[in-house]
Amino acid sequence: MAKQRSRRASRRVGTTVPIALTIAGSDSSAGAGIQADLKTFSALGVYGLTAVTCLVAEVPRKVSRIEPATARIVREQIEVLLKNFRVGATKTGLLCSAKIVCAVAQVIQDSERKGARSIPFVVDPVMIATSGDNLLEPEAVDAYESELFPLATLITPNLDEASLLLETVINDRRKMESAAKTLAKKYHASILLKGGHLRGDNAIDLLFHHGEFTEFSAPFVRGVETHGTGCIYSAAITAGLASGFSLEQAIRRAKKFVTESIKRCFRWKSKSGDTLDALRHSSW
Ligand code: PXL
Repeated sequence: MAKQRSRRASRRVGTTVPIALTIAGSDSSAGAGIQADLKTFSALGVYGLTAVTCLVAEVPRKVSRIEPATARIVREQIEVLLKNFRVGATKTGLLCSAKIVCAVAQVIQDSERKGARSIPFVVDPVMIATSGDNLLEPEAVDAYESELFPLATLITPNLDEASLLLETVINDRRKMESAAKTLAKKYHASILLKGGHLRGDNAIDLLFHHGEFTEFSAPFVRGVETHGTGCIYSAAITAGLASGFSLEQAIRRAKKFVTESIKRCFRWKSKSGDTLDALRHSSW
């Protein structure tokens, strides 16, 4: 009797939740990068795994130093995780160098070759911080284009990143449509072009997926110094895909999550007397 009870009790231990993997850099101020991704995954009921690509010493308005990990340890983190966990979706954030971009592409490709199914793969082409600091080695852009983008399910550039990739200025809705289409054709992936930087009354993003446009819009939240919005947007999309949402459902929920995180931001006074804002990537 006692034995039966304990067997029943032990069967109840443990909960299976979807798993998502982020391959990204560490932001010491924890508003962007791997820390933001993990907080987002947790808030959306997904267990987060991490492969750290670099360490960034920074506070919201200033990047102080970036040190990359070796390509070898980046590759090995991903390899051991994909070998052991049933990862439902993967995203990349800051990859820092061309060598790391190539290592990530190689290990994703190898795991796809070995596995029977391909895992949804979201590439957030992080290049420049909101502070204006350069985060990515310039040679890495070529590696993204030739190695990583062709493996992506979804690429999520903002207007600056798309402008850099297409070597053109994108400053209105019509140009956004044409840029999203061109990028989708070029890299054979779905494109979510984030138009937040246009600074209208609404933050409008355009998805080009299977030959069709879908618009995602939310009122622009003013007066908050945002840091890490791109990271939590792509992390929330990845969490949705890991949970079995369609691409459109995942983006719709992620857009709401980002808007709420900005509206409900934390605010402190820094030691020098400036205001310090941080997004609230949580449900509390
Ligand atoms: O928000 C872009 C970003 C991504 N990843 C890391 C960062 C930053 C911005 O500073 O530090 C690690």
